[in-house]
Amino acid sequence: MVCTRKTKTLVSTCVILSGMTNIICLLYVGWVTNYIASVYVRGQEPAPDKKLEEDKGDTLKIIERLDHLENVIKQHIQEAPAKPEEAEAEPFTDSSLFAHWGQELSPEGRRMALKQFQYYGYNAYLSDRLPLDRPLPDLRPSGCRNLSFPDSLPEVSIVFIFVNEALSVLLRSIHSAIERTPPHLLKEIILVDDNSSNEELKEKLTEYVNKVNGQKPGFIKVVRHSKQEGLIRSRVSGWRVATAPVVALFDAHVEFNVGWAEPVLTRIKENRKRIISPSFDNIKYDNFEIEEYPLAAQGFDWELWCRYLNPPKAWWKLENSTAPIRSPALIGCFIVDRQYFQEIGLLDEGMEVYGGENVELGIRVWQCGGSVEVLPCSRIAHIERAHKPYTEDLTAHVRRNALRVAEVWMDEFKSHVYMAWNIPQEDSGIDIGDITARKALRKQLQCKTFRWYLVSVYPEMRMYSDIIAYGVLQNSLKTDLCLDQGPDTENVPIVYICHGMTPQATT
Ligand SMILES: *[C@@H]1O[C@H](CO)[C@@H](O)[C@H](O)[C@H]1NC(C)=O
Ligand SMILES: *[C@@H]1O[C@H](CO)[C@@H](O)[C@H](O)[C@H]1NC(C)=O
Ligand SMILES: *[C@@H]1O[C@H](CO)[C@@H](O)[C@H](O)[C@H]1NC(C)=O
Ligand SMILES: [Mn+2]
Repeated sequence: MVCTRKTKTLVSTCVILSGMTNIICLLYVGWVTNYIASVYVRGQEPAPDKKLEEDKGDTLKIIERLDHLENVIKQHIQEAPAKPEEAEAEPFTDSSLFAHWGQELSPEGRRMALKQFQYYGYNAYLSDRLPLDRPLPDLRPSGCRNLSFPDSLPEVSIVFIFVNEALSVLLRSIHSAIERTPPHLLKEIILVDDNSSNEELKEKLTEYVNKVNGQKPGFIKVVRHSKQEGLIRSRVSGWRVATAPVVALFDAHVEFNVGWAEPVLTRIKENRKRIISPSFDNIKYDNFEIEEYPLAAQGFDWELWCRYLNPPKAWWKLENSTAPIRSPALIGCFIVDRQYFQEIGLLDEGMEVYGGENVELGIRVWQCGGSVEVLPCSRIAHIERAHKPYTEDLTAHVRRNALRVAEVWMDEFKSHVYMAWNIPQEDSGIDIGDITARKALRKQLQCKTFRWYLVSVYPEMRMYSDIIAYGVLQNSLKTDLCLDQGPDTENVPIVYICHGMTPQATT
């Protein structure tokens, strides 16, 4: 899933530019710090709505927190995956891996742990040493334990997609799914290997699958891609193989918590046009402890990066922490009626690699007569990696995918996406591929307008009107200099080396 990844990228942009702090950046940091604060202060009840508002204006507090964030960012920059030879030689004492874990490890142990950490983006060394069936704290709101569900619910197929996942992490995902889903509701598990090169995912995984299937023939199905297709098409590959009436599409670094399935299947049984996300908690990438996350809806910004949102006012008014949370979009893992998913057009397989598909699905489902919700009683813990194990720059893919969404679904608001990415609407120079099939789908499903969606489903999203121009003001005599917002304490624009980021990109 993409959510936290983006916030880190944004924050790093902000920190790098912190000499000339700027409002847009601070708004993001305001949100990020608010989010981080609410994550780290465990047990604190999220105060309805107030919090987001308060923090936005409170720049001082945010700047104080930047110090703390800066450390986080430095680690992420330093720990971008190194080439294997470099990894060997690198001093390891200052790695974030050892900030809260591994002090007692021998130098040799540390070396091994660090090497795996750099490869996977999480502590695979520790994962290999934890039981596959470890207990999880039950983090559901207390009312969840008293809810009752229909006796007869539809079965589910659980799909895990992965590329070069640590075997123990993948097996723990499978184990927790089997252990914490009532057996009569779990039809099968589908593993989609998106062309991993990792040896242990070949023979050892096959061995494990054969062992399970020896007892329950056909229970685990494996799909292997003969070339890398990316996350989007991998999810669809898994869906194609699924046979249960409901399909759950997940990353393969998760642990299912107790009682996750019944609320989800109940909501889908009541109305098959609901797409459901569980509530996510975090598995810390270093010590694998479970960290409780506050209840949240799932949305996006105008670049179409996903983000967590405070639940809507109407939800707080219910004063029922077990009630479903209406959500404008999805952050990536979701559960859906198998046939309904096909009827509304699966995922946009014309998208590449990663990012934007979750936002597109959310918008499409809402505009075309369905709905999206997050269930507080269904909880899944998910590892947020310290870094992605790809060297490829994902931003270009996300931008291209975002423009596809804009062109197909957003009507006059597509300008907002171009503006957010700071690219011209005409002749952007970006090849977004063929969108005629997606446009035809929208017509065929007789979907509502994006304006309707913004007003009815995502009123938190800011709309801009009467924009005359946007972009960067560049000096024509010395073209490496641009107009910049400058330090915000002085409120005076300055000329600065062009970097094209938000303090210079203006509207
Ligand atoms: C849950 O049910 C038990 C017994 O049925 C009851 O005592 C308790 O008050 C209920 N808790 C909530 C939060 O409704
Ligand atoms: C991965 O892709 C390459 C070519 O792109 C292929 O040669 C190889 O067999 C694939 N690996 C697996 C496990 O399918
Ligand atoms: C709270 O929400 C749950 C789940 O939707 C529902 O079953 C329950 O009746 C609600 N409780 C109250 C007191 O409204
Ligand atoms: Mn993930």
